[in-house]
Amino acid sequence: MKSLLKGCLTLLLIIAAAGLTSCVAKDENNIGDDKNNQNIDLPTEENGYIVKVVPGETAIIDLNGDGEDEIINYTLMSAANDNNGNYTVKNLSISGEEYARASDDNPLIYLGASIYYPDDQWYFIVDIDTSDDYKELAIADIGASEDLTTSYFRYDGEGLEYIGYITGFPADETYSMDGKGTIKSQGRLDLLQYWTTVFAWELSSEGKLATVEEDLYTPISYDYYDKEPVILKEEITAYAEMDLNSKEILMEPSEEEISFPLTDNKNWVLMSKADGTQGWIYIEDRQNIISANKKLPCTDVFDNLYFAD
Ligand SMILES: [Ca+2]
Ligand SMILES: [Ca+2]
Repeated sequence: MKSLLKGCLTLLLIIAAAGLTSCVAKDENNIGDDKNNQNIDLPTEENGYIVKVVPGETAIIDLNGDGEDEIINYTLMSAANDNNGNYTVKNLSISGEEYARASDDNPLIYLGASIYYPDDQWYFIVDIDTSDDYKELAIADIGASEDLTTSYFRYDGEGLEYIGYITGFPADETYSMDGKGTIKSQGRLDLLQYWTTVFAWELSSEGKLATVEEDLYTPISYDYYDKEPVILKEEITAYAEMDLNSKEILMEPSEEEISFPLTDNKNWVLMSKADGTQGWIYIEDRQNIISANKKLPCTDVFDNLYFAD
């Protein structure tokens, strides 16, 4: 046990020393000769397993854990046929191999990754799971319809593999990684209105990112552009449990503010009145509330639901 501890300490010292030398400016001519050219921080617990890199700045880091650093060049150019100042990927090369097909509108789509308008501030080197050899490359995309997504890639020493995307941006405050294979990030809920929650993704056994299904989600509550509070304008039947056969709770219309603290993101949304009365409402087709065998569009039942333009 003692020798193990000593071994760990020695390892830590080596890592710390490597970190210090990486701060020293490198002679460009030596890149490739020296195995310790790493010029960016390692993604670790301290930085949330995520390191930001500015497009156009070369990053040198070992991506596949074979002890040899990779040299990553990632550059952007103005997107063709776009008047909004968006960019597209011009180059994505790893140790001299070019992976972007800049002649395409979507230069990495041949790998499966849809990246229309990449974030021009940063790209990211992350460590999704510290127990495997890989550090991943992440590119955030504003998207053609402004639904933010981030695509992840792995380099195995021979090629670049797209491993999936998640919603949201790594620089968002709702984004987090635990270094054990789980990424959490903001995404849209599917029913009632335009609103969001924090979803989780995990690396599957095939090394792809997959959504973690949860029974219930807590919507993120913040003021959508200072909109008016939601109020109930029609009498509806809610339920004591997520079960149409459970006890019915009659919800009377009022000017009181309504909140929605939980949903299964399939059919059920918990509604809560300011007086503390709560009940589950049942929704079909994302938009229709089923109340006493009637189907009511949710906009007929509630005022001031939020819908994106
Ligand atoms: Ca390597
Ligand atoms: Ca890893």
